[in-house]
Amino acid sequence: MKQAEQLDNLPGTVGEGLTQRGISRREFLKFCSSLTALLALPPSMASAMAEAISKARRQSVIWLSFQECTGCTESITRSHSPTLENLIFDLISLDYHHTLQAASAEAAEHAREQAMKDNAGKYLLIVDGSVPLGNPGFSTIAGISNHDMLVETAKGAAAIVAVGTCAAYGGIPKAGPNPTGAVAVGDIIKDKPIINVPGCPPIPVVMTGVLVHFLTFGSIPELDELGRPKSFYGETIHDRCYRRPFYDQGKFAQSFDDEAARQGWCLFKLGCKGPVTYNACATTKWNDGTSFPIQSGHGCIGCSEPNFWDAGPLYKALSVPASATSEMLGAAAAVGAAAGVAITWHNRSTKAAANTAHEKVTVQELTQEKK
Ligand code: FSX
Repeated sequence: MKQAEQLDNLPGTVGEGLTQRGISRREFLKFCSSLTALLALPPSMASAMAEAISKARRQSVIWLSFQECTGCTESITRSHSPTLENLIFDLISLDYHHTLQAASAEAAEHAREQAMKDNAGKYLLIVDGSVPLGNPGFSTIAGISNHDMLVETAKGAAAIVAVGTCAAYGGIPKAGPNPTGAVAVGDIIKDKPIINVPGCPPIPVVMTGVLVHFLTFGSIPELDELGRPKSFYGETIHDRCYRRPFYDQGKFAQSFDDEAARQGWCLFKLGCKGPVTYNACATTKWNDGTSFPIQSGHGCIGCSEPNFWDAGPLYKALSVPASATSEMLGAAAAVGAAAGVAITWHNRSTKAAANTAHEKVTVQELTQEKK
C-alpha cells in the first residue's frame, strides 16, 4: 500500500517526519493548540507540547481486535481533532491493526512480532473487543486464541488502552447469558497500566485524546476507580446536558412525538440514562462536534457503563423510589440523585442474577444445537 510505504520511509522523530511532509511549525503549533483544548490544558501548554512531541520518536502502536463489531475502529476513523490521518502520519507508527493495515496473513503477524521485538517495553497496546474464555476456539487470529495473543502481546507493552465497552468491561459479548464466557482485558492482564476508554463505540476524539496524552507526557492520564480518564469521564452526561434546565424544572417529554419532545424537554421519563452515565458526549459531541444522541431526540442508552446491556430496558425510566417520584416535579434534582442510587442497586442485582444464570457453552453443544 502506498501509504504504508510512505510510513516506512519516514524518519524516526516526529519533528523530522513533519519536516519531510512539508508541515510548517506554525501549522504544527495550531495542531497542538487543538490538542491542548482537547486535553483541557491551558493554551500556554501548546508550545511546550509541540516541543515535546516533535523531539519524540513516533510511538509504536499495536492494535488487537477480539470479540467486537468493528464499531470502535469505525468510530476512530471519524476523529476530527486530531484526525486519524494526523495521528498515523505525524505521531504514531501503527504497526498492527487488522482493519487498517495493508499486510495480511503471515506478513501481518510478522509485523506484530517485529514491532514487539523492536520496541520491547515501549509500545502501546490498544485492544478492542472482549476475550472469550469459554473455549479458545471461539475467537482466534492466525490460529492463536484471543487470550494467548493478548497475554503474549501485553508482555512487552508500556501500557494498554482498552478501547470500547467490550474491552473495558466485556460489553455486549458479555451480556447474559454470556455464551462465550467473555471477559474484559483487565480481567486477564493484571501487571500493566490499563486505560479504559468505554463507549459502544467510544467517542473518537476521546480515543485520540488518550493517545495524545500518552505521546505528550509519556504517561497515562489520571484515572477514576473504573480505570477511565477523569478528563473525559469525570462527569455524567446529565451534568453537562443542554436539556438539564428542563429536568430541573420538572419538564419531561412523555413520548418521542409529543409537544414536550418537540420543545426539547428532558428525556428522563423516556428512559434516558444520562444521570448515571459518565462520558463526554454532551461536550465533545460526535461527527465533528455536530450533535449527540440527546440532541438528536433520543435518550442516552448508557453504553459506556459496565454491564449496560443487562442493566434494564433502554426505554424504561430509571428506577426511583415512590416517595422520590412524588417529589419529581418539585425537586427534580433530588430525584436525579435518588435515581442514581436506585440504578446502582439495580445494576448490582442484575449483574448478580446474570452471573448466577451464566452457563458456559462448549463448541460441542453448539454443534449439537445445529443438528
Ligand atoms: Fe464493542 Fe468495539 Fe461496541 Fe462494537 O471494537 S464497544 S460492540 S461499538 O466494536 O468493541
